[in-house]
Amino acid sequence: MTHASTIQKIFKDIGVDYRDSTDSNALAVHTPIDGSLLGRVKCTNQSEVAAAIARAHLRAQSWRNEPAPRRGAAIRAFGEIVRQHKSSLAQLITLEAGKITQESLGEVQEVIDICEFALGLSRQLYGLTIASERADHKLLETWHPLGVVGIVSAFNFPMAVFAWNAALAMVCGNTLVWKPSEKTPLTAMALNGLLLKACASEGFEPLGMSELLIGDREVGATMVAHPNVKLVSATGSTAMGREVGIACASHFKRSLLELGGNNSAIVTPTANLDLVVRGVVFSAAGTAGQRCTTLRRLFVHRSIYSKLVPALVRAYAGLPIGDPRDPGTLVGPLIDERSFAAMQTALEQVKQSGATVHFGAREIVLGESSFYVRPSIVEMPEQSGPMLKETFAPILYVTPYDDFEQAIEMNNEASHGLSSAVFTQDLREAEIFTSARGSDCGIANVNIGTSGAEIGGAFGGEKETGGGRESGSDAWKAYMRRATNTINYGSSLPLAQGIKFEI
Ligand code: UN1
Repeated sequence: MTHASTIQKIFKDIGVDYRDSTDSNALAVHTPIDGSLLGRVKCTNQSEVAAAIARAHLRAQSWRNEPAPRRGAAIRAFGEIVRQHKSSLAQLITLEAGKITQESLGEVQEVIDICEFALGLSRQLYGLTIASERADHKLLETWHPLGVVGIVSAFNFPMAVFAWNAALAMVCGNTLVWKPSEKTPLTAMALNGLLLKACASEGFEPLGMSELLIGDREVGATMVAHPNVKLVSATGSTAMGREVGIACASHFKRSLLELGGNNSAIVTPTANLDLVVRGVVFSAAGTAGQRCTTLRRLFVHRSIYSKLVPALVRAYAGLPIGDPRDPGTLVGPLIDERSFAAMQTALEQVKQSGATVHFGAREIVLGESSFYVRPSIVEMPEQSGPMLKETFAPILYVTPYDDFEQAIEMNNEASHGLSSAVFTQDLREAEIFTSARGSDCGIANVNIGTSGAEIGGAFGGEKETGGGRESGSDAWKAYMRRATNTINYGSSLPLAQGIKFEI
């Protein structure tokens, strides 16, 4: 069975229409597993983008009037339908993004989890009642939908990141337009198709609820500039986020940016080294180093450096690399040749600077075109050069440190601020790391790696990571506008600040 026929079968199994496009401008989608063709997807042209936004805008006018728990029912149905098709959806992610099956299943689980969270949230969209300084007055905060929320998602989490945004945005009363990565349009078509089916199953008109825009950055740029798109939630590179952020600012539009990360972990002398090895390998080599939360810099106390680094090198030497569909594989392919080239360039650069480079070469080639590498460990005597740049590939830079405060400084030296971790059994170190003078990242963990966050917490980071927060906690507030209401239930009109204005 070819990959392309597996794709046809997956769509048939989940009950979403899909036919290869015969359009001359169709996007050819190839699998990173062996480079073969998965399908051809029609791109959305400019007038179709405008029509899609218009449908979403129109649908938002009535969706906002549905009681939030009713909106939650649509998201509950979405979560249920995704659960029902969990393995087919995971198979699709593996084919299109090259993730190993375990991680693809984890990603689908993340979709299910956020739907459950959003269902609960649909009964908890509450504001404050605030004491008024005036007699017979009260202050309220009420929260209202924004309208159309635009979502830009990346190839590496082709389902979960959309779902974080979609589930929250929809229970908050918004409708969606979604521009997925050009590398993963099939996953997007499948998931969006299921979302619309779920809406219909609860008796909601699906048209305009979530419109898919397939295409390149121009499609994204039109969406970002459109006055009826009230919030743009974008996940991807810092370069993309900078463009989106500036465009949104120039239209006084909200943006929620979840961009790159140059995440680090500190391993202190008291750390449990078995746990460190497992945590580091999952965070640094898992997903072939292609998570925004991937561990890229490791600061190891000099006293344990010569014990830990060889243990990591041994673990890396034994990593099973290959077809992500094989249950034994832990490291699948890089997404494409560009990503491979960026990795090789970074490794060349550090080699020239005299660093010790373990692994990083191409390991196998499956089919006509595929990029499987053995994840690399690079020993750097101090933090410098490419180490301060995010290369979206499995390179782990390891640097010794002497003083804990110095290690925190190195953690904070990166221009990104997404995720960070400390491995320690020393309570003081753990507390300092998570305190105001500790890690400056949006995520600061103790005794676990930098990746693999649960949906219950707010997800996102500082500095060049963009500052946005998605997923759990009170991230829902980004998808609503806040109104402050002052209610006078008396029969006189006292003015605030004691102002007298008698007529
Ligand atoms: C991303 O790589 O864009 O914490 C998101 C994690 C996942 C999400 C990563 N839950 O690694």
